[in-house]
Amino acid sequence: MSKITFYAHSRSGPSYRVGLALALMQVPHSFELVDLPGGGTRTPEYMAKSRFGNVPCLQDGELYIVQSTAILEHLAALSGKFGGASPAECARIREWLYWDFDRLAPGLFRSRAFKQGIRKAEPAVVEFYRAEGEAGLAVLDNWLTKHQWLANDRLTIADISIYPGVYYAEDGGFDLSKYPGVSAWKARIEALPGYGKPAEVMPAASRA
Ligand SMILES: N[C@@H](CCC(=O)N[C@@H](CS)C(=O)NCC(=O)O)C(=O)O
Repeated sequence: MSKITFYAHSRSGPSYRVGLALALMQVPHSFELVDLPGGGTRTPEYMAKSRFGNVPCLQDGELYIVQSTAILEHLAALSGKFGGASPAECARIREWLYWDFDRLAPGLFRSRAFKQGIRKAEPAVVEFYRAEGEAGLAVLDNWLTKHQWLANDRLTIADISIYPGVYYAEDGGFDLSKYPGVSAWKARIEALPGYGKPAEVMPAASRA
């Protein structure tokens, strides 16, 4: 395995997807703190690595990868953990990854950003994202009241990708007690060996 460097900031929900994956997969890596609140994602040096000027970014030898779920797919292939074992299994995982980006994560992450004052919007826009988040949680709960995991009856990168939005849901004003299937699944993930909270998997300073 080439040298892996993870560029992130602990405030970032998409970065938590990658931090959690690295921890659960037990992939050795260096951590580079990017000063997200101070504009560190927009410096020419950082944008040479991360073309959209976002965290997270993962360096694997000469390769820089952006977009958290693209990074998760790369890490699953690299580590041989939590990916699909056949084209059908990979398709089942990708269905959840794309659904999350389309229907769940925007509602959860934007609602959190509005509550924290990181993003500002008109009340109707705030309400739109709140309703999207509730609708997404209801779909997730419907599945998780009948299944332990999202895809292939085992922990996969689909669970790892969707967990951070749920972790931050209460910061966004969502009441998870309304979603017992989601709450039980969240507790299952938190009991996994290697699990860490954002500040544990993305420290406050860079480290080799
Ligand atoms: N879809 C991207 C979203 C990444 C993203 O929006 N990152 C935010 C932090 S949560 C960021 O870097 N914002 C800084 C900026 O836009 O300058 C992913 O999943 O990686």
